Amino acid sequence: MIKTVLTTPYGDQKMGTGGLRKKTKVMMQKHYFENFIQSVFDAIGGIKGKTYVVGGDGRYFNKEAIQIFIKMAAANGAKKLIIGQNGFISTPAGSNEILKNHTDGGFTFSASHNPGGINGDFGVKYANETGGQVPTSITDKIYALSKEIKEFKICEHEDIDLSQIGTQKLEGMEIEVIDPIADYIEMLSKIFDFAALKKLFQSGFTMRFDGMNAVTGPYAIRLFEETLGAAKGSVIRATPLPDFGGLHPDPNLVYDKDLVDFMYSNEATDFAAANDGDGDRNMILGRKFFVTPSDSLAILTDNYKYVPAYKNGIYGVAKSAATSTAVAKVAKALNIPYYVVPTGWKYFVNLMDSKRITLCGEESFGTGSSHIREKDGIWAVLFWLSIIAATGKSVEEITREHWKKYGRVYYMRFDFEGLETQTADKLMSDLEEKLASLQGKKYQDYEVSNAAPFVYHDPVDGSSTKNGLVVDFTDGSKITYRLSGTGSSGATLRMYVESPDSKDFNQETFKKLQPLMNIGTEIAEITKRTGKTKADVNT
Ligand code: G16
Repeated sequence: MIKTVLTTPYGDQKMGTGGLRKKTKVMMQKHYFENFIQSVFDAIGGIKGKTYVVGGDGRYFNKEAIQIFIKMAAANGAKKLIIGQNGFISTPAGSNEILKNHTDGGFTFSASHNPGGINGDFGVKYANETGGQVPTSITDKIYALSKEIKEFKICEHEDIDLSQIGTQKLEGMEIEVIDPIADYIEMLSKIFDFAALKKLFQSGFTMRFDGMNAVTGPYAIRLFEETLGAAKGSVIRATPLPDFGGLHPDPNLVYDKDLVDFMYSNEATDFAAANDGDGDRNMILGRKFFVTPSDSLAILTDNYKYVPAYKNGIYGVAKSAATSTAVAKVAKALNIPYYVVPTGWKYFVNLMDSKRITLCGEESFGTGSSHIREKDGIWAVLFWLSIIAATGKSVEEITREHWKKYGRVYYMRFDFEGLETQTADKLMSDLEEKLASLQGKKYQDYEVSNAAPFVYHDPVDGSSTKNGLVVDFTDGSKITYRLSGTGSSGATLRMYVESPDSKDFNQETFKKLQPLMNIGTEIAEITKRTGKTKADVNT
C-alpha cells in the first residue's frame, strides 16, 4: 500500500564534494533520510518509469536505508531498481552498472572514506545517467526542495530479501538483485591484460591489498586471489563491517599506518595497496616506498601504453587544482590536452563525456579514467601492476625513473580539523581579500608570483566554479587553501603545499616543505585564528 507521509524540513541537507554526508545519528533522525531522498526525486522531475542502480558500502544504517529507499522508489513509480547483492556495491562498481545497463542513475549509500558506525558518518551519493555525481545546478535544486519539503511517498511492505540473485516485484516496480563484482571484474578484464598479470603472480610476485574492512574486500579476493592468482591471504581486512572494525577507512599514511608499517618492515611484499570505504580511493606502496597520489597520476599517464585499453593513445589528462603539477609535465611531453578542475570528481565528467580526457586524478587518493565516471581504487591497482608486469621494475624504480625524467614535485597536505565553521569561513574570506596585496611579496627564499582564487570555466557547459585560493611562487612552488567539502560536522581547512626540484630527489618531504608550510600558516594567520600551532593530519 502506498502512503503519503507528512513531514517537516530539516534545512541542513546541502550536498558537499561527495554527496550528502552527515553523522549517522543525524541521518537516522525521524524522516531525515526520507526527506532527502524525496527531495532528490522531486528535483529531477520525479522517477516515474525510471531505473536506478542501488547499493552501499555496508556501513551502519546501510541495511535500513536501502529498505526505505526501495519502498520510496516503488511508491514514487520507479520502473526498476538494480541492487547489489545484500545491498553492497562499491562506488566504481555502481558507476559501471549505470553505464552497462543504461539506467537513469544510481544511489550509493556511503560516507566514502569517513568512519562508520553509530557514532560515525553516513552518506548518500547520487549519480545521474552519466554514471557520475550530478552537477552543482542539481545539488542546489535538491537542497532548495529539501528546505521546503512537506511530504514523501512510501510503500507499506515488509523488508525485501536482498540475499538472493534474481528478480522480484514491489507495487509494479521490478527489483533485480545482481552480483556487481562479476560485472566489475568483466569490465576490468576488457581494459587490462589479465594474462600478463597472471604471469606476474606466477613469477612469485607478492602483494598485499588492504580492504580496510570496507566494501572492496570481496572484490579484491575474487580479482587478485581467485582470478589473477595472487597468493591466498594477499587480501587482508576483507570482510565489510558496519563500523569498519573501528578503522577510519581512508587509505593514506595516517589512517592506514598498519599497511605502511608493514611495507617498511622486513616482511614487506613487492607491492601493496589499500582502498577506502566505498572503493574509489587508493594508496600505492612499494617496499619501503610510498607514491603520492599526484605522482601516481603522473606516472600512470606517462605509462599509458602498458594498458591495452589505452595503448592506441589517450585524449588528455586532468587533475584538481589542489593536486600537484607533476602530471602537467607529462601532458606537455606527450603533447596531450591538460585540464585543471575544482576539487570533486563530478568536474571530470564533462571532460570525459566530451572525449577531452581519458585519465584524471586528485591528491585525495583518487585516480581513474573514462571507463566509468567515478574514481576507481582497484583500477588504479591494476594499472600499477600492469606497469610492473611490463617493465619488470619495482614501484620505487618506476617512480625514481619518473623523477629523473621529469623532476620531482615534493608535495604534502596539511589538515586543520574540527574548526568552527564561522572561523574557517572568515579565515578564507579574509585571505581572499588580501591575496592581491601578496603579489611580489618575499618570504625568506620564496617570492610570490601570483595569488588568486582558483576559478574554473567548464569548457563543455560554460559554468564557472570558484574553489580554493592559490598562492604561486616564482620558483614554481605553490600553496593552495580550501575548506573540505566532505566533513559531517564543523570545518576542516586544507593547506596543500608543493615545491618542484629537478635535481635533488632524496630530500625528506616534510623537511623540504617545512619553510613553505610555515609561510602558508603565516599568510593565512592559521595559528592566530584557529589556535592551532600545527596541522592535525599531514598526508
Ligand atoms: C570526494 C570527491 C572527490 C574529492 C574529495 C574531496 O571524495 O568525490 O572528488 O577529491 O571528496 O574531499 P574534501 O572536500 O574533503 O577535500 P570521496 O572519496 O569522499 O567521495
